[in-house]
Amino acid sequence: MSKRISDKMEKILNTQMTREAYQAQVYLSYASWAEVNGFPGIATFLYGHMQEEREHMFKILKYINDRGGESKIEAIKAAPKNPKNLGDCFEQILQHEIDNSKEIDKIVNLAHEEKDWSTFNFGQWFVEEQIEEETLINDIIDKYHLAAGEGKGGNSNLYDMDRDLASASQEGDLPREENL
Ligand code: OFO
Repeated sequence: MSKRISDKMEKILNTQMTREAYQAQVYLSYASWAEVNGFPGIATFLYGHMQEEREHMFKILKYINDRGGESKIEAIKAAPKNPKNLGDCFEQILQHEIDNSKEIDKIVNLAHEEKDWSTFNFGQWFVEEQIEEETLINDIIDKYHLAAGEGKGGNSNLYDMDRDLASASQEGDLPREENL
């Protein structure tokens, strides 16, 4: 099979593949933290999102191989330490998503520079996915602030929020192409 991506692109895609695996570890560790700290619904939601990140990893692996490159399975760095509280948990997740969006932008920028329109097109899926995820997590942060009551009346609504997130969609509110 002839190689249809540059060496530079193969390298950055491989790095991103491992980064998506890291994102999965982040969700996995925070889900486990939520589970042992009395938020089973939030844990279910975060475990679910862990699977999404694994799928992203696999999507990149397949793309590299399908374009004649070679995926390299490398070490994943350790997950971050436990969050201080639920608010911190969501804020940390948002920051991880923003950081990941910036990494995706690097791939799209390189694809544009190299006029590698296949990878440019491939990268658009991830650009859209990151917009969705940032929206999703921002919405959860807003709900958290409402539920926690911001000092007025305690945080009994966190119970409802936890229950609702157990069955919440993993998608943000932005419509994806297939839904239009
Ligand atoms: Fe892979 O979508 Fe979030 O990070």
